[in-house]
Amino acid sequence: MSEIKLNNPALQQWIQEVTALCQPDNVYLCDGSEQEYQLLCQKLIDQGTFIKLNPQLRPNSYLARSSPDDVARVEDRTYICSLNQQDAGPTNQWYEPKKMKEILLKLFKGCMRGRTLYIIPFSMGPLGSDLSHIGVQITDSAYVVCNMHIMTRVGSKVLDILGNGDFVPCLHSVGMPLAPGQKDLPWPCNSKEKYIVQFPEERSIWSFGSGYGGNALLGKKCFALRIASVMARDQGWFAEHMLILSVTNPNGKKIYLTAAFPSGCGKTNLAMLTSTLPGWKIETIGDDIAWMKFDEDGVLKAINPEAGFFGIAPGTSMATNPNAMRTIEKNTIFTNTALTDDGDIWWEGMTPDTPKHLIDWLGKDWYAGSKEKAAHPNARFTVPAKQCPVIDKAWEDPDGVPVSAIIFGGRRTSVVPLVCESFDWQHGTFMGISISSETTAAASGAIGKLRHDPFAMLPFCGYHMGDYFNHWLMMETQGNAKKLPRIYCVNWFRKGADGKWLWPGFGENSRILKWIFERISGHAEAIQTAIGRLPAPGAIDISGLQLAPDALEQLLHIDREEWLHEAAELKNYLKLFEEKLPKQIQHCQLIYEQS
Ligand code: GTP
Ligand code: SPV
Ligand code: MN
Repeated sequence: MSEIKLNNPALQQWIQEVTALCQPDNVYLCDGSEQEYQLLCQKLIDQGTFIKLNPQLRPNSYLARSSPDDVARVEDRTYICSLNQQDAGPTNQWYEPKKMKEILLKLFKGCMRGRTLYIIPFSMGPLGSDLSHIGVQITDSAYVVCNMHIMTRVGSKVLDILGNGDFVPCLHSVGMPLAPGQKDLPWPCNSKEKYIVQFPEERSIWSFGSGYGGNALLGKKCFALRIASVMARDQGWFAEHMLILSVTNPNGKKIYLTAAFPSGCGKTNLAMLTSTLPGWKIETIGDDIAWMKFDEDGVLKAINPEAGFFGIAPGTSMATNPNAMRTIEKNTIFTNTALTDDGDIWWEGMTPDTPKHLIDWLGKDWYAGSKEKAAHPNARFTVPAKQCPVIDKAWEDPDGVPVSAIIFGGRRTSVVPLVCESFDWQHGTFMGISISSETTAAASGAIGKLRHDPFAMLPFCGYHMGDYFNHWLMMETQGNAKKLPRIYCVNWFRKGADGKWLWPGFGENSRILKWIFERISGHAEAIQTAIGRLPAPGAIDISGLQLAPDALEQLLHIDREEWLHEAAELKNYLKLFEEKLPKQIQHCQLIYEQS
């Protein structure tokens, strides 16, 4: 332990405190090297966590199977422990920070016995960018270290940049100490206690009991959204649950867009889509999180703070998302997918034909025709972003990319049209606030339940959501009025009377991106409605698309009664924010009701 020399006294002290508390057998400082990654993968193979996939089919790739009670983010175990309860707001679970620390100190005491404590210095955002921030994760999971290697920029260079500066301390334990001689499990976790805790004033994170995804890869939701949203509020920028992409038209003109959809609602798919319109090209900057800030000229610039994708496997195929399929051809960690007889991975929707025999995500034999799913619905791949064949050349630009439009969306089987343009920034903010969506397997709990999810940030906003709405409104004054992004709302998930999707989605969503692009350049027609501007008849390019005769009409239909109901329901929901609900938003509500 004592041989780890760090120049940052705060970091040194934190490591000493945590080591004394958690009592690991070993302490290891990660350097982020390829050699380190390979060593840890071998260790994970040896302890049964990783299965090495067939190198001929999937080079340098692994499959991990989680414990069946540790498969997704646990929102009901997530806390924002601000000093004042009021600051966590009505949408977050709050707990008194001192008392929470007492609970956590008890849980963390001796929790790493029999294990190695890994120290992971990481940068969220390109190394050295003014928009980037540094964190240090301490974890007792080698699986987490390998995933962090892919998802963030890890290593010694980060410590050089950190110098004596501030970092976000991210403490994580799977919460399963080993007694002397006790055999480890392939997926250690704590089936009784799970805590995902953010201390916004301290800007620190404590996570206990889970090894999965956003619960354990603390750079992602805990830091880059919950803690970063607080930093963004204080420092005048945005930390958002948004993908970033570029659209290039046939003349070679390129613009950048961001889009916020709730978990499991299509960000990864939109970020990498293959355009079905000749000459139009989409390239990827990020698939989950955007940090955005206005520059000196009032242009909103966005970076992707992550270095990898932690994407949903089921449904990903050469038909739906060929670029994701090419991204994960090698150097990928798969978690909770099925395993084929020839040592490759499989999931529902991956191939037109279902293999006859598989090992399912629980490690059991599985035969075609089984009622059970072979892959868990929240099975995921972890893969370096640079492997994406359509990664945008500016994806690591330290200055970020200029944002021309912001899209909000959700999973709505009715009511909400395919696409709608806001009247102005205030109305666009109102659109973000209005997002509601059906829940998915990305979080534990009920699936398919309609819930409000403002800005797709419901589980991720680290402070009072009403203050967050105000933050969005106030930012308008920091932007150059001529260059402010336009704001849109989309819905790929509307269903017809037969219960089938009305819109083919995936690559065909390029048609909607084209309309947005042409609205911005002044070439596409729109019609005014009470809820916003909709594409004029013929304005959406459906050339070459096989749509049912009235599908587009249904997709763009605004039902007055349904919308009055929607407005009344939203008004009721917004009471939650009491006096923090911005006046301008109440005004937007009135537009619906009076028309
Ligand atoms: P998180 O990683 O949890 O934040 O999810 P995400 O927003 O990146 O969602 P993702 O792109 O992984 O898509 C989630 C699910 O929605 C997958 O099952 C997709 O197949 C499905 N999906 C994505 N885009 C479309 C679409 O345009 N139409 C339809 N019908 N389904 C889609
Ligand atoms: C989400 O749930 O929005 C995700 C997956 O992107 S996780 O990293 O587990 O939060
Ligand atoms: Mn997400």
